[in-house]
Amino acid sequence: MAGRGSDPPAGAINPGVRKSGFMARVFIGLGSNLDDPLKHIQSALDGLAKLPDSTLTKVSSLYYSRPIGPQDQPDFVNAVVQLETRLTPEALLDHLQAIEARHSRERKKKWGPRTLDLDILLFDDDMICTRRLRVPHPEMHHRGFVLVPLNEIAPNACIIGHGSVSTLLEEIDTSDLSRVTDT
Ligand code: A4P
Ligand code: MG
Repeated sequence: MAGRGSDPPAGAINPGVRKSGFMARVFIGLGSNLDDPLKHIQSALDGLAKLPDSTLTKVSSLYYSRPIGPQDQPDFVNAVVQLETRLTPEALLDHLQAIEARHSRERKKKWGPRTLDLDILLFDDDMICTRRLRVPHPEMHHRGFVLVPLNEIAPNACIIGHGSVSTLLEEIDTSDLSRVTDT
């Protein structure tokens, strides 16, 4: 029988959606330290809640943190969210970069100041190493601004090759972080 209207041909798969159709559990790190960071983080949370084929299932508190990397930049606001998604990692990265672009994100300097940074921290237990993507995020296991909010929403999460979030947290100094109370 011929295909109906705009239905895709039998067997065709939308390249942005995982072939299995199963939901993956993904953690995304948010960071901002330019031009009203709290506003950028709140608006990014709205954008993440509207992603296709996805449900935003957990949102951590927001935290102020001292910059890691160049010190001549303002403090950051950071948070971590959990997303259940049918998107492929690459499709999710495309959507995250589109949200960053809507926040006038400019890429001038590695680890430099930014209106909005969205990093895929964990994608199920997948290990991904492609031209565009490295997951687990290679720096996350020793960053307080990632581990503290991640521990809040998923203390049992495990970073392949490094251990559980709660155990990793015991090994690092998080004294530069403070919870945002004025949201
Ligand atoms: N990319 C590779 N893997 C990933 C991933 N898991 N998630 C690629 C997202 N993107 C990933 O990113 C450069 C390229 O990394 C992307 O095009 C993508 O294909 P970018 O956002 O343009 O550059 P960047 O963020 O400056 O570099 P990088 O290495 O991702 O930096 P990080 O690790 O994100 O660190 N201090 C505090 N307190 N809080 C912060 O949020 N953030 C940074 C940035 C430094 N210091 C900070 C904070
Ligand atoms: Mg980044």
